[in-house]
Amino acid sequence: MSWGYKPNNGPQKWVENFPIADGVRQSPIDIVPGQASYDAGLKPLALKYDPSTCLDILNNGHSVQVTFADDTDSSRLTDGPISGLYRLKQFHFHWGASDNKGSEHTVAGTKYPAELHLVHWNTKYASFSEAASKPDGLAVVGVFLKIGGENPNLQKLLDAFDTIQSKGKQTSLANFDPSTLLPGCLDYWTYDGSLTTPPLYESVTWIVCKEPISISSAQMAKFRTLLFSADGAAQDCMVDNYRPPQPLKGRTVRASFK
Ligand code: BO1
Ligand code: ZN
Repeated sequence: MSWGYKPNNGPQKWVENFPIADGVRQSPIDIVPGQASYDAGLKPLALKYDPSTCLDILNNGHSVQVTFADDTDSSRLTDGPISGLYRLKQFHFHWGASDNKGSEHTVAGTKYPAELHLVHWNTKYASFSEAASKPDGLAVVGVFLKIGGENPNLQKLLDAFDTIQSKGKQTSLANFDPSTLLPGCLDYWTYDGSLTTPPLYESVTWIVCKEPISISSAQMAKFRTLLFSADGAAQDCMVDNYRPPQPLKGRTVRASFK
């Protein structure tokens, strides 16, 4: 049986096949703002995304993922807490069955209805797969979604969901600009962590934006029409595809803002 988010294959079972699940720098975590330390040396994030590198949108059976061409530096992250240049590989979301849960990171225990992850890899390595297991291999920018006004920047993605309802389906997505999904303020928390899904590699510099973006309740409901299941299998709504917060184990969370 492969990993998933059900009682018999979910986060509590992952350790059986991925012992690093009990490691020293696992993600997500509960971010307690009062316990984060302001670091005046943290630079502002520099995100430069080229919409022409957007390739397709995929239901991978765990999430909905938008993939980018990463054979050049044209969509990239520099500065912030990282050194060097990290290329954008993909972004994806985690969400709940209802609006009171769904994010992976929490803020002083508060759960958001969804969380966006923009996944970048360090170009000191030859490829995403090389970088994915290195301590400084990946940088993921996390953005919380909160219920509010309809977000027009999400609509092109949501409109593709009918075409990719089941596991394994994908469709092209031309000229999508991921910078339209970023909050207006790029203040962030950062800490050393891991992939939040198997193989749970401890390779991620997490950069979690303080300011959420908005999504309407109706738009949030559209995420829940996606399926974990493939065509021909019993329909299984893709919901609650998040890992809960993991022990901090002495790590420091730094804040780019006072
Ligand atoms: S996340 O941003 O921490 N939720 C995250 C989790 C997993 C991946 C990227 C970001 N990617 C995984 C791929 C696997 C692959 C692994 C290592 O990276 O989904 O297929 O094995 O390359
Ligand atoms: Zn993720």
